[in-house]
Amino acid sequence: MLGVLVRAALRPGMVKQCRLVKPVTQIPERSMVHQEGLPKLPVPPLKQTCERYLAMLEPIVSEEELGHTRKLVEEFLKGGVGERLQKGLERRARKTENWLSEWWMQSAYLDCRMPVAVYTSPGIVLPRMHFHDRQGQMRFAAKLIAGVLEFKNMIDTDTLPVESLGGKPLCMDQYYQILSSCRIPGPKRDTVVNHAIGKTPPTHITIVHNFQFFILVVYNSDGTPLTVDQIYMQLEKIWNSSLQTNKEPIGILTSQHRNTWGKAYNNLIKDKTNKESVRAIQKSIFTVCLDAPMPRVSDELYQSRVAAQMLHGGGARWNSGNRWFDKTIQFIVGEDGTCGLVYEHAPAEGPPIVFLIDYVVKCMQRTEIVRSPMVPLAMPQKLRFNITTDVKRDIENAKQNMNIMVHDLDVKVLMFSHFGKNVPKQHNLSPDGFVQMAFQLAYLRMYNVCCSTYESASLRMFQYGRTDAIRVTTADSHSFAQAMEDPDKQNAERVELLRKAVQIHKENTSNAIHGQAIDRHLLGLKLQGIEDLTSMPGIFMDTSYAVAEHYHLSTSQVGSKTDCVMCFGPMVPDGYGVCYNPMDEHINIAITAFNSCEETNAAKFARAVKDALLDMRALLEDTATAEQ
Ligand code: COA
Ligand code: HC5
Repeated sequence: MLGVLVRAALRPGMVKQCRLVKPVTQIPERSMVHQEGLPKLPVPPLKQTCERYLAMLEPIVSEEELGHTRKLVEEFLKGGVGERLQKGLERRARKTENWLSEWWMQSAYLDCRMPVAVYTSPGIVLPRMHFHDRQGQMRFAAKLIAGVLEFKNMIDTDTLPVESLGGKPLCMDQYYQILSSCRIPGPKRDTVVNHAIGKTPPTHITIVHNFQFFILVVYNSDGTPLTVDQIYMQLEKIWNSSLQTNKEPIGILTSQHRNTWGKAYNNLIKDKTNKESVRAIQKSIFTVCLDAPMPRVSDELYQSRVAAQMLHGGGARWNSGNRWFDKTIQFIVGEDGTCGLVYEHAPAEGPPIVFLIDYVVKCMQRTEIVRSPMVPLAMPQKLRFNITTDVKRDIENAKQNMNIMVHDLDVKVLMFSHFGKNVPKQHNLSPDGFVQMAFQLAYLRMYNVCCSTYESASLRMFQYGRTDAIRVTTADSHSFAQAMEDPDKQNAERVELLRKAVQIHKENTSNAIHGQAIDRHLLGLKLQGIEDLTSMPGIFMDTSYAVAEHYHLSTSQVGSKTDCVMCFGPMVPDGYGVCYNPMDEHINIAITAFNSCEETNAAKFARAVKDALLDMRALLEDTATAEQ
């Protein structure tokens, strides 16, 4: 089947048996084995993109706007500008491994000035754990750290199973970017450092507790990783030397608007001690945030509360300062049994992070703490920060802004338990298309119109591929949703329209994952124009283009083996972020919006999605019975 991410079966522990215990200083050069066989990302034909662009606009802009855009597209195609930019792109594609990846990294992430917290960093909530005290918290954290180190060993020894999609191998590069890396703010553009590739890769992780950061060296001098009990003992030492809760939440600086943080960063690292501490965090393999317990909420609200905790930490008086948001991976383990992670999105997409989580969760089910006599380890080093008046002012400012962000984020997790992929599959429909059509129906029911909708599609079939967009809203999805609301329509007709819409969605998905979608191509043409210093072509200055880029629905399917909830913020101030994890018999859906927008409401949209899914199942069942 198209689009199915498949992983070679691998049991945690299997690696352990065959693994060479290498000193970490001898990590092999990043393997290019899987990279070389992969095709390069194509530049789609210009005419095809222009035609598909116009078709995509049809349901979301007015007739008049569309008429105007048709003329602009014609000019672009016939006037020679399009052709010239296309040639430029094709040249770039010949000269580089991937014509898009660097541009994408910059325009989607490093140039983006909004805070990474809430705006770009996704969160993952792991199933609730049954511990309620510090011992439970530390035991869990110790097992988790040991599991991640096992996973890291697969990266270091190049023994990760190569994933595939639709039977084709995928680019594995992102796995080499997620550990030992960190984003660094700049006054206009950020950068990402990856210490895994350097001559002295790190041997430590960072732990943060009560806003205080510690270096925890996780390898013995012979290069073997610390055992779970060793890690546990070290965590206990950290816990005991960070009992004070009145410390300055230095990490909250990383939640600021990037320009603000860029300036504050320069202030901060003027001091030598601060610079060394910051560098230790940046260089660490990953961070573990030992969070303070959050106020209890009802079972119904629990998942939504934890999703928010993963995205922003709950505010300055809770755990928002217990983070370094620039760090690529931060695992979060709360004293109240909350666990999950937040990750900085620039280096990688969700699926590699989720693969890591699935692996670690499996490892954790296996490892049991066996107390054994051991050599005492040195006290983990606490990272010192000198808080000057300037830094103090920056922290106060960051706290205020974080609290505004926390109040503004509206999160509702829908644990949809009535069915999962099973129902659409039984009716011979793609589950992804089915769920997407439910979002379309829910949106139409709430707003009486359809909107520009983004769904992430993986481009990892290509060297260094990241994502393109599947345009979910089509003339067919719109006809289906309208028919559901039209009392004059019969179910037989509605179901036909549903099948057609899902089929079109499947074709668009297939185009996207094969590098034939329109969005990254249009972006490439636009950036090529900027690079050539030509005046901006009319199609990019057009209202239709702005409407198409204003995604009221920003969606992404990320499947996992573990029953977790994935979440991210909306892409626009008046839109929704919708991340869904379809399991066989249920679907976890996290919906976000901003409270400052009067028109959006995450809980209302969640109810509309639930109703849409149930109505669509009823529709399928009704017509299936009628056919019998
Ligand atoms: N009848 C019965 N079963 C069907 C079917 C049909 N008509 N169509 C599909 N299925 C089955 C598939 O075989 C698959 O089976 P599996 O559960 O055994 O694997 C399952 O249904 C799911 O297929 P589908 O719902 O169509 O979606 P997909 O798995 O092809 O996923 C994307 C589509 C777009 C999500 C995927 O291609 C992709 O790109 N994923 C990565 C997205 C990403 O990177 N997100 C994060 C960005 S940070
Ligand atoms: C843990 C799940 C994270 C999913 C993150 C995701 O889907 O990010 C999208 C990446 C992309 O390039 O499509 C962006 N989006 C959040 C705006 C959908």
